[in-house]
Amino acid sequence: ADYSQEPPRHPSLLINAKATQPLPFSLRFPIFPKRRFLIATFLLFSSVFQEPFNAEPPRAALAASYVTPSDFFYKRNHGPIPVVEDVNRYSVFVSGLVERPKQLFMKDIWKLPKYNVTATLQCAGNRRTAMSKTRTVKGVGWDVSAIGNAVWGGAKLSDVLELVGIPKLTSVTQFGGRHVEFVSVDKCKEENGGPYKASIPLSQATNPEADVLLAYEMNGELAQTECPLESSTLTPLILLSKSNPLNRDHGFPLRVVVPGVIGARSVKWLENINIIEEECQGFFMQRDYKMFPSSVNWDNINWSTRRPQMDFPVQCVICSLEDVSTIKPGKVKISGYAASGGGRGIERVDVSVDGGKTWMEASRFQKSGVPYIADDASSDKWAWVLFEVTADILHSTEIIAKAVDSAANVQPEKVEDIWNLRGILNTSWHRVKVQATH
Ligand code: MTE
Ligand code: MO
Repeated sequence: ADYSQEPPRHPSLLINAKATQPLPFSLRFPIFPKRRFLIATFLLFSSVFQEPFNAEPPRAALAASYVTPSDFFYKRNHGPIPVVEDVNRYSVFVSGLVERPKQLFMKDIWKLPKYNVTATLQCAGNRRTAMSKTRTVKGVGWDVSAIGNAVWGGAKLSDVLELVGIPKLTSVTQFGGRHVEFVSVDKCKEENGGPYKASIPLSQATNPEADVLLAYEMNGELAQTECPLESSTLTPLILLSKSNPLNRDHGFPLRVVVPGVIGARSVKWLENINIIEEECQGFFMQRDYKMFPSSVNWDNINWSTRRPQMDFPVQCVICSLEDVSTIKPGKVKISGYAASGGGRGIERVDVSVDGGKTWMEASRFQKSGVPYIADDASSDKWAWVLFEVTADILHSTEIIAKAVDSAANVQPEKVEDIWNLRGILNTSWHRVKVQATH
């Protein structure tokens, strides 16, 4: 693992940043306490035990713009960020169960029709810290901002697969349970130093309407115009260069974007695409990112009993207030984001300012000037909606938000009811306490 060449970032904009830091001492040497000093001295000069860079933005910055600028977009990594120096020599090899395996260079991918898809990416571990307060869970701690909405520019995977002889809309009956596996170039400890990988069903990969992209751009034209915070200290950092390519943190030069699905399947720094008989056998598909009932613990877990998580469930978070915020009694603006997986829109956002006794409906929007209608052709199918409501708050209270998606799915009330040992998919009602100062 080489952490010596990490890309430049704006740490002031990122909270919970765990930037390539050595693991805590106790985690590194649980068994040889007496040799700690010697080993520690040795490890000072090695980067083997450093943690990958993970960071999320402050929640206020997140919901301040519909499209999340790359600087504010959460970063989730399982290894050091690869350096790709010569983009012209970079290639993706498509092979496996195909008639014509093919090495594709960036110029081959640039030649295909380009699509801009506005899609929200959410880590399955978003809001994990809150879940761990119920009972300890294993995983990186996240507040509410391991999510972002970007305009991804790239080629459709369905077009790429056509180049190797796989027709569009390849149905399940034609090829059984075949999957398309994405393999990266980064090296992670969970794979024993091997690359990060994941897969999606072939039927989804060959469906143009699933909008699965091999993306080489992030927030192309929009990056320069959107400015999430008015504060002068933050503004200059958003006025980014005019260059559109993905940056290194987000997968330069090429990543997969699987809309509506947990972030873990959107493999960055893509190097190989394999058509395989069944789902990918990698760590992150088989021994991670699965949802277990609360009775399962680390002694009785049987990973093979569960499917890898794909679509994410309906989610909703208040971003305008921290827990706890101080407010002046009177009108308070409550805003945040709501999103659902599988391309389902947001039908409703309910907000309570009396701890759940009564509810009011928040207004929802995506692009300014266009009314938002869930699942309508005018809305961005794969993207979150922002919500806003103004309430009269006179006393200290608990504010709650919950959303309903277009399939009428609702969120669980209590985090206890969905607790799971990996701490994934915390979509319980989001609560913030406010303190009124008179
Ligand atoms: N791809 C590679 N190659 N390596 C990784 O560690 N992390 C995954 C996914 N793709 C990962 C990866 C996870 S768990 C998430 S949530 C998203 O990337 C995060 O994407 P982002 O860093 O662009 O926000
Ligand atoms: Mo993730």
